[in-house]
Amino acid sequence: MEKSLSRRKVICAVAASAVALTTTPLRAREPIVHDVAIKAFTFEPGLVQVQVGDTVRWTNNDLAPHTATADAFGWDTEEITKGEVGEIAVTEDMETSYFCAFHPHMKGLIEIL
Ligand SMILES: [Cu+2]
Repeated sequence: MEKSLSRRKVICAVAASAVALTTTPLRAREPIVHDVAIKAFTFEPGLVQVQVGDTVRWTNNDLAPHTATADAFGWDTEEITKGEVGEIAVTEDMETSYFCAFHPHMKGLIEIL
């Protein structure tokens, strides 16, 4: 009798921790897409605040082609032509400062919250 009770306690504890694991969110919300407009040779907004798992999406509104390229080239949308989009998935260790490979004075920042 004593033995089965303690076994039940163990099972309950395991079940409780399993519930805790599945109901504790890894992040506060579902992944979302952050839009950055490229307009008049600027990234707008110049700073996007994101969470791991989100996507950053650049839309080029200029006639000239642009890129969003990490400063140390860890990621790159490659060429985005007029009216097209480029997307990058946010990862934990990604570089957070970027520029346009064609126009290096164009700079943007990603802040991972
Ligand atoms: Cu550019």
